[in-house]
Amino acid sequence: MTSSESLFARAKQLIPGGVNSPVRAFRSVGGSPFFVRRAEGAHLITAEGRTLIDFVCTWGPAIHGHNHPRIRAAIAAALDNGTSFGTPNPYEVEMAELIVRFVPSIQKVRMCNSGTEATMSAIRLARGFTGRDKIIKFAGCYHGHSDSLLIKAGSGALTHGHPDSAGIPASFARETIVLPYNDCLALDAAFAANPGQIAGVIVEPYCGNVGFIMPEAGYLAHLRTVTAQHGALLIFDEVMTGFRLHKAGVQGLLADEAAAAALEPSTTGLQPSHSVVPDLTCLGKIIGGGLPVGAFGGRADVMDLLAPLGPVYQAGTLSGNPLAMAAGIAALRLLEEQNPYQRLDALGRQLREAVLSAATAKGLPVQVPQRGSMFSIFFTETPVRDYTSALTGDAALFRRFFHTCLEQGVYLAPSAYEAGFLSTAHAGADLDRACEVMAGAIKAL
Ligand code: HOZ
Repeated sequence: MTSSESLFARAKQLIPGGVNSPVRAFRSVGGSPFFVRRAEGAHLITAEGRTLIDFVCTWGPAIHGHNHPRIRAAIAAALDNGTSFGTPNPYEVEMAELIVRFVPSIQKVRMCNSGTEATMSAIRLARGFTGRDKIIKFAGCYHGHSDSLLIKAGSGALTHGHPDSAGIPASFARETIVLPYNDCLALDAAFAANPGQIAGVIVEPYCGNVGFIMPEAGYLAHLRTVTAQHGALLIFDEVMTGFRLHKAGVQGLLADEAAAAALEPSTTGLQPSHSVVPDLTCLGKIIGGGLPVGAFGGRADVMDLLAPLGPVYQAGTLSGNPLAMAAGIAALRLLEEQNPYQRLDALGRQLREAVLSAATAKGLPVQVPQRGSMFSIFFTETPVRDYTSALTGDAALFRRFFHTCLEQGVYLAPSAYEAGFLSTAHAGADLDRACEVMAGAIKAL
């Protein structure tokens, strides 16, 4: 069997950095990436035959665990009919019906091949709809690697020290206004300073690319109010959170919270909460069931500006690919049948409590933001609410924690600025073991 070491040596000769996406490199934690030959449930099996409990979950899609039999069977059945037609196919219609049913703000949807394509196209559409050029994004939010959005970006761009990528023309960058997340006043000031010029605001409603960061009460509602007042579109990038935190994403969580608070305001103890309905939503990851996919959708009057109905051009040879649609449909149907969100939240809380109690026993300040099946571990005493506070995390401690966990068979993302993901397959012995390993790794720091 070829080892990870020799595969990586060969890869580095031919593939820049030896990886096809920078987040897979271990440069910020040190060492070399392992190669995976198989994945099953909560496990990755490396080229050497080691079994690792995986908290990356292929960067989000694997909410049912890896290689789920229902998804595999759906792909196999679709494969019998061919791999790509370049014409409309029935799966696309079923997928659109599912998305529109799950996410009420989406009246029409267009499939594409990645989250990057989804956000890039949504921005173009917002510009085409409003006739304005400027957009607002938030520091640390990562919306894929298109030119307008790769500015003060999170994920691999931040991990590898290039949040403002080289190669973006200054004239493009001038059209992107970057603001701190969770800062209502900064948003108000940006709109006041650029009257009639801002096409849209794009936000990860829960950030997952600078570690996991949650919005403060009322923040997302403020984004909605201000964009509507100024005739700008509100774009939710729910590539990570869509179908992961709720079947309607963060917008579904907010709607549920608002409904609960309205029903029993005195007993729920919930913060006042408001539904937030974005104009456009970007999706990816889970809706491909592990195959490459993206989608963007929203208000019909906006979506109908897309070619061939309207003048905003957007296209893709493999968009709506039958295999990807079949896999995604199977993944969404499983979510609908199982409604696993409370279960996943219990798993997330178990992990959070294990890490926090180990840290408390050790006297080590850590922040563990968690909601449902997403979490992060920041080695800092500063509550993490934005890019600047995320950067207060102790990188050296994270590195040691990461490697101790990996030595013990628990794989976290090789970066202090990525969210962790759980799947339904983690329940039981795997999560118990992972908690033990993480607690032990904190004790050993
Ligand atoms: N959003 C993913 C991680 N933050 C991207 C994965 C990748 O860049 O490969």
